[in-house]
Amino acid sequence: MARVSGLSPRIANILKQEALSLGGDAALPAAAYSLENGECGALVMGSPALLAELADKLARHGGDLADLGERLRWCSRNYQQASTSDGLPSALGGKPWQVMGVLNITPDSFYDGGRHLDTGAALAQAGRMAAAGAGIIDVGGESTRPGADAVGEKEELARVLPVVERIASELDVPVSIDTSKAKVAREALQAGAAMINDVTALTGDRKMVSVAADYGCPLCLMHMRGTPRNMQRRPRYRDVVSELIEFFHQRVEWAAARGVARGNIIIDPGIGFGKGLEHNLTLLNHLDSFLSLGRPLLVGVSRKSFIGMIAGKQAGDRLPGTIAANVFALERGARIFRVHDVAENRQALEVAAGIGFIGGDAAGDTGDKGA
Ligand code: HH2
Repeated sequence: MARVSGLSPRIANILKQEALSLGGDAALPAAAYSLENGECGALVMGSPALLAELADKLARHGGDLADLGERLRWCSRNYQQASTSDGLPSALGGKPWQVMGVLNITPDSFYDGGRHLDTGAALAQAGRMAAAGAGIIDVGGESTRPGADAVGEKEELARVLPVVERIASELDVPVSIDTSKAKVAREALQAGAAMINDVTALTGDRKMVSVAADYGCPLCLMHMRGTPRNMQRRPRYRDVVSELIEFFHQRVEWAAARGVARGNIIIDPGIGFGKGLEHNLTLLNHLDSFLSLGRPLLVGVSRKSFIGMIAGKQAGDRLPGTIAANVFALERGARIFRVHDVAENRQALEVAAGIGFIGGDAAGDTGDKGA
């Protein structure tokens, strides 16, 4: 399946006819049948082999149809790579899926703000999360909740570096640095971090891309519309899924052209970052469309406000909703789950992965098989 956007009604209709002729199909919006000017998207249904065949057919038309064919060929290749790859980047343990524990060294994070400002308390929390099965610890020194104030480079470094150093030297778990500042990322990697989590998808600090390329480490590209200060002011999308897929397509190519290995890139739709309730739910529901990018998907749903909007609960009471969203996301193809509550989410995901045969046989290697 591949989702494409920005098609004229004429191109969309030819695409549908050609897909049908090969035994596939393309779902088009009603606007595509009016043959008036304007743009529409299409959901092309078929196996990776069918997408490649369709690309060949479209190439014969030349022009815009050939360009569209190239997009489909790219999706087809990504799907094939994704289905033959054996898990997450090796620096993250190469497992089929992982829980990423959230560790904010901030006074103002929306859930764990102020809890780990002391390095000893942060290290103890990291230890608890690792013992509970976190495969990655994500250390952040700047809150990105809606309306949060920006933090200066010096302050952010002072918050995160001692914690990164201690975890890297004392615990056996990879550290991810959650920052959009190149200097913070570089120093954290120098101090032992193994991954960059950039919520601006390399659009914030121009130097970030060379840090990721130099260190050859896993890099999470997250989508955000606007900045934490203004992102929740009436976010609008024509088609949120297609627009984000196009965004990631461009960001992955941009990063790869500057030396970042594609195999190190992880994609995250950025739940709650410049999205309304409907956008967040649509993205989670259509996560599988992002698999056409051929990269592992990370989701950060933990205790976020969309859960509160549905369940009418405050952040402290959103663990059940978090688990539901993560289990759903696993089924839709997500493979890294960024959470505050590692033990509870891990158990739920282990059971869901076992039922879905995700990452091995039904029994897996979860130890105790007793009744
Ligand atoms: N969410 C937050 C921060 N970093 N990174 C990725 N890749 N994906 C996310 O969804 C994500 C993220 C926000 O959550 P939290 O860190 O708990 O809060 P705050 O930004 O207030 O520190």
